[in-house]
Amino acid sequence: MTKLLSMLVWVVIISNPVSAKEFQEHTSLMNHGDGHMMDMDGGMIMGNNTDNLPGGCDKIAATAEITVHAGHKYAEKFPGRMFAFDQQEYQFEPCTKLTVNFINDDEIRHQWMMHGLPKYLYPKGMFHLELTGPGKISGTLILPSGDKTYLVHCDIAQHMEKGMKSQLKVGKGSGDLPSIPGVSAYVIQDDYSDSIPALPSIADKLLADKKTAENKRNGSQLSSTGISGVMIIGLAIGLLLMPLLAKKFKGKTFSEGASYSVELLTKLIVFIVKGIKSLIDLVFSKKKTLPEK
Ligand SMILES: [Cu+2]
Repeated sequence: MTKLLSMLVWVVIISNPVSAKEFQEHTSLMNHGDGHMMDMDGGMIMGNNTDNLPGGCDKIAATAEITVHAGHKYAEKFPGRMFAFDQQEYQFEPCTKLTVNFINDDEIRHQWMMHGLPKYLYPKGMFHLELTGPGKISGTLILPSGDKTYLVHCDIAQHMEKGMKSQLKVGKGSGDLPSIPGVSAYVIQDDYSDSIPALPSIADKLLADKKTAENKRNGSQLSSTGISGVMIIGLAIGLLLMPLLAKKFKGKTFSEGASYSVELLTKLIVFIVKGIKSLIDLVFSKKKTLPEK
């Protein structure tokens, strides 16, 4: 009986792999006042406004409804980006009553957050829709009067930097915002030109090894042609002694000069040998005087 039960448990476990989060429509939200609504499943609206007119709007000029998607897959067309909205630009008439249906296609948290709205109507100047996991949430706002471009982004850490950024133009807008994927350029473009010396590649190392080998070969070629370090030092000493020797050789014939040179060389060799000998004697006598243990 126990065996049968445990088998049954295994069958249930195997036939139910970790399922993806189910798509959820967030429709029953708690109202916290000032357009702030939320539920216990990660759905949130901030700055919901269906009837308060912004300054400069005599009436609601138009009504519009958009469906906005957020997800990793929308970033695929933008190289280097991780997240994006399905659309990077929106444009509406001033004083439009806009309903935004926000759909999150990812298993993580995303937002559609609009900034720069009048603070007397929208807390902190924001209209904000948020979902944790796949689902749909809808909110409404009334766009201000005048021509202005508003930033729309996801405020989750690094999501905007990784591409989840759009712009909403009211009227003619006020130009393009920077680094909107597919719309405008980065303010500061990534620059990797310094990364090569900072991070030497295998290719760089091979090149350095090749250069060292070449230098070695060139060095051996020099000594094979008779030019070595010792010879260069010898030449330098010779040049320094030249004026001194010139004085000594003054008024002498070639044979006299040659015999004098041999004499000088012999004296030098004797001096060096004597020096080495006394040095050896010194070392050995010191060793002898060392107390033996
Ligand atoms: Cu996000």
